Amino acid sequence: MSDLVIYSSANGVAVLTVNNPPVNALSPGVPEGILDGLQKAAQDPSVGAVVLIGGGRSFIAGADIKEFGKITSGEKKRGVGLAPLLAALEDSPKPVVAAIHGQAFGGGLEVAMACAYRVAIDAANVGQPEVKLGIIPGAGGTQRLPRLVGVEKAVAMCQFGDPVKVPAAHALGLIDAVLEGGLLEGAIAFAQGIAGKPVRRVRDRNEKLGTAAENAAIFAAARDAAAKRQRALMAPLAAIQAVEAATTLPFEDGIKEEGRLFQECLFSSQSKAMIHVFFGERTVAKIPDVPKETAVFPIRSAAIIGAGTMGGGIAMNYANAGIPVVLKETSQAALDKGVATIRKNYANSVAKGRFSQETMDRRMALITPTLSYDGFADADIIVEAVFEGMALKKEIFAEVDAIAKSDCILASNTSTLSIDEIASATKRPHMVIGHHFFSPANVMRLLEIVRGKSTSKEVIATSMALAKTLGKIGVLVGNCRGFVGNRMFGPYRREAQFLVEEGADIEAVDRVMYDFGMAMGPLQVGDLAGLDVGWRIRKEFRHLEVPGVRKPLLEDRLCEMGRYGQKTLGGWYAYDENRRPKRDPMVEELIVKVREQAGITPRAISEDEIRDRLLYALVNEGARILEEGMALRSVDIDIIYLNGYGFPPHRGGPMFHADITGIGKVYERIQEFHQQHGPLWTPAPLIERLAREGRTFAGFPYQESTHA
Ligand code: T1G
Repeated sequence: MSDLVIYSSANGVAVLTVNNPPVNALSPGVPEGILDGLQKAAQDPSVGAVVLIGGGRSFIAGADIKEFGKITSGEKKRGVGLAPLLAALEDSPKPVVAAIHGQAFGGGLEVAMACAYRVAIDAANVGQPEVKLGIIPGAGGTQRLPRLVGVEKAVAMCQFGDPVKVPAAHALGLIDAVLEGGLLEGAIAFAQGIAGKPVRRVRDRNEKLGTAAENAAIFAAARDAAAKRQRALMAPLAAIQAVEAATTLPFEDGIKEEGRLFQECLFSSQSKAMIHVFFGERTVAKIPDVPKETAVFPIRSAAIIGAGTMGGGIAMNYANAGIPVVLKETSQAALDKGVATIRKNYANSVAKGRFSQETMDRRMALITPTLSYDGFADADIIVEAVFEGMALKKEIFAEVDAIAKSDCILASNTSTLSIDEIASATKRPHMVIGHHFFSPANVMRLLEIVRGKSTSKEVIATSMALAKTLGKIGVLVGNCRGFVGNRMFGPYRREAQFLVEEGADIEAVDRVMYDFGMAMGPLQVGDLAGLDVGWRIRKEFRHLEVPGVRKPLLEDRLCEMGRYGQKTLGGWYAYDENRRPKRDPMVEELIVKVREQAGITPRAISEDEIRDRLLYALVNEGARILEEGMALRSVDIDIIYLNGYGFPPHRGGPMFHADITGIGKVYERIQEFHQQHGPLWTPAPLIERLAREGRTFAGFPYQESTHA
């Protein structure tokens, strides 16, 4: 018996405990260990039944996702998979009871469904989350699940991949018993109760497979939902098709169809991208020079300066996490407006059934509005979220530095300004850090954590842990202008304007990126965020502009006309009361006039050029960021773009997209743009180097950056 699966037996029941921390994935050796245990139980006449349970914090959380990369890269062949294990479980002469705590996900749930019975504690979750990796259940999940829970629920579970709590799973018939008290004891007692009794294999149960007419409606609705909510994704449609096969084909043929669809998805670029994202979201938490065991400060109370859109959203994040927060403004009117906005946001969530009125009341009670620094002296963290001006920020940091307790972290929500310069206004630069939230701060998952040159490791470790507490994905970035996300977004939005000036239609520019998978095109995004935000920053940095280098013209002109975007019901587009964009003749006229004034003869611009100029503007700046060590890894940049800028997960992120496209090809295209459009398209030296060395961004370690 391998030490991955531990065998014990007593009182007529054999217990197989999977011991593969941290999540009992079905890594090589685990299926084999369970098979050995089943054979041992079959040969032991004193054993009448078997319990399969997870050691540690969970049942089996699925196949080992790390193995997929080895299969798709050709490093290892996709063997027989779990089929022998599933057959052995299903045909075991001693009935097997799956005992579930923590998670039974993916292959874990598929293994459990091949068992005779499933019992669980009510705090556990079950599910088939494979679509979140761009694949589908590949071990019978799409064939057994509809036989246990019915077609409609099975389609939803496989198409969206969301977890189901055990009480609901029990009501559906997926779990046979919800156990109070000790799971193992309860499972052994349950096993003793069914030992020696006949078992109906799940594969032989067809009573829940519904009728052709019922199922036609179910699958049509599922496909409709996929078109609306899972645009361009391959796996959800494959999952629907596999479950449909369970209703039209004999079991074994259904299994074959599932296997065919699984293989198709596994080798797709979408799955490679989404698996890259799965591991990337965990990798960003690893800071090379801040070890896991670094001490963290407890964050039991917070204070926010500024109750505007950002400050109010940040205060909501703390209240949502159960952390009391003081919210300061400079005038009663501004404070009242900020609190009213928070109240409205919560009320909207209650109205949509996201949480109850008492949850809203509890969260509101955690927020204390103030016009003074009362309550700041005890705060464990103070977050500044005021107007994006350096003078004001330094004034505020000097004030709070004199008030805050010595171990209070001072964070700025600045989106572009230097953390080092802000820290210089305090006597505690080691306690100063950037916490750059993304608007709306209470919704967007991304938190750019900006490390100043003096920021201590404890403050960084605390910020990374706090991101998790606030339900954010924290990514540590360096202190350069615009940090990572906005620094790349500048060239991206600049190119969007240049393309329009050169002849591209504004809707074509937005549509190309929408079709690529972005949540919204670059011009619509500008209208959403407010064109005046960039305009103000350009004015703040006007003195740094290099004469003779081409600058975008149109958004300054739109702002001069008072067209800031959605907030003024007009920017690049006009907006109706439901904020639906439509073309505006005034903008068309402005574009013609600006082209004439700039002496530009408009030309037809292909979709390829639009897409490549926008994507490679991101990649070129991302390469500079990587080379300077302002991001620790290329995957950090990808995670920033997925969680802060609406980049599609099934494309993996801008740097992953470049790696998949081929750095050599990207470099050639950037060289073309450099010849056509001048110095703004100077290729980043790292791209030239990686192209020459045949390497990828993913293979460029922080140690090679100039900052290391
Ligand atoms: N394979 C390999 N590593 C995994 C893993 C998995 N399935 N799940 C987690 N890890 C690693 C993770 O990378 C991290 O590593 C550590 O475990 C802790 O994870 C055959 C084909 C179970 C809810 O999609 O959803 O089965 O960073 O930080 O927050 O048809 O992990 O420490 O080095 O996420 O407590 C289907 C994926 C697979 C489940 C626990 N299963 N995992 O969350 O810990 S495909 C999944 C999760 C499949 C079958 C198909 C979560 C969790 P490191 P963590 P957590």
